[in-house]
Amino acid sequence: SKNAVRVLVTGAAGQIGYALVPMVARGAMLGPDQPVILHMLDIEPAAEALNGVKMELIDAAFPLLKDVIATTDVVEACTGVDIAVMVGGFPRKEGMERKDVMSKNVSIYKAQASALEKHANTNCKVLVVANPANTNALILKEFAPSIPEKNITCLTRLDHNRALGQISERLDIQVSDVKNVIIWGNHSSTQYPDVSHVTVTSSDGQKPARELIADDQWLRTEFIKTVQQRGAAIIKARKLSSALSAASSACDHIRDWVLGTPKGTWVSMGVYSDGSYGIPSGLIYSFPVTCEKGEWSIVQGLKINEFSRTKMDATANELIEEKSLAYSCLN
Ligand code: NAX
Repeated sequence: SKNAVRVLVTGAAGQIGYALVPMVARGAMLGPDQPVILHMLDIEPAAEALNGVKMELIDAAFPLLKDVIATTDVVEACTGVDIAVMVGGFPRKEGMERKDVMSKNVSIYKAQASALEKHANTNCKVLVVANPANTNALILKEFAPSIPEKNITCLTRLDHNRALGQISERLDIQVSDVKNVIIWGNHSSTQYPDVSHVTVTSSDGQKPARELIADDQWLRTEFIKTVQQRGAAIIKARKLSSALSAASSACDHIRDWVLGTPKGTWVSMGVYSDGSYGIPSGLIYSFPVTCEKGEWSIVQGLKINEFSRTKMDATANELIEEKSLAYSCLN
């Protein structure tokens, strides 16, 4: 049988962590025949709760789960990990300035970058979930120079899945029959959910979603806004932010990255920009990607119209601004 893969989940005593670790232990992230060892990190005030999560993982008797480490020691948590899912971070509290939240997260991601750099496996794949996700991932990249930059990503798959969900609801079809939406840019309300290339599978083949949803006005306004504001709508309804959907999307992100995207299908991932589509390099920006043999590549050659161009640039500009705010916190 296969060797166990070590998966780090930071912030594992939190809401997303609680939804995510059983999914990983059931094989939803790495496949139903891949044993795993979970490394769970949280901070001292959550140590007891973290230990409770470990007890429940033992009690659930997951056949794939070979061992569980629950710790508040970042070195122990990072040692030998193959996959790192970074969910822990400092949340924005009422009355806090953006700069103060940024500053807390910059120092967390700087420290955790160093721990991963020194102690994780050399080809460790990193997914940053904690907000501001793109900029936390950028800081992690800057302070873990020996981890290949293509191994450092952030989560926009939840936004991607939300967009697929909205289209399937609108057309009253199965979500599995909808593909190739794109989330461009930042995981924030400036993200651009792009339906230009979405196709829908029906009994008579593939059709562009734009043809089936003749209402261009809906696509340009309400659809985009609903996806951008979905996180806030969940908070309003649940009095808590998205957790099961975030955990499920994190599994989708890693699974497709490691095991590959289906032929003819792409997904959205926040990755280090290389100048594709005129997006400045040096940002962690969400692009359409395909994955094969554990590596992603940005889908090339898509036609970008004027409407898309403006929105792609606006979200890039927000990331440039976040980057300079983050850098100002380093001094
Ligand atoms: P919770 O507050 O429930 O959990 C966060 C956990 O992180 C807590 O247990 C906390 O003690 C821990 N933590 C804090 N500092 C830490 C550190 N330095 N090292 C390790 N652990 C630390 O938040 P939750 O709802 O689970 O959300 C987690 C993060 O995901 C937040 O930053 C949130 O904004 C972000 N999200 C990102 C999404 C995305 O699509 N990229 C969507 C969902 C979510 O909003």
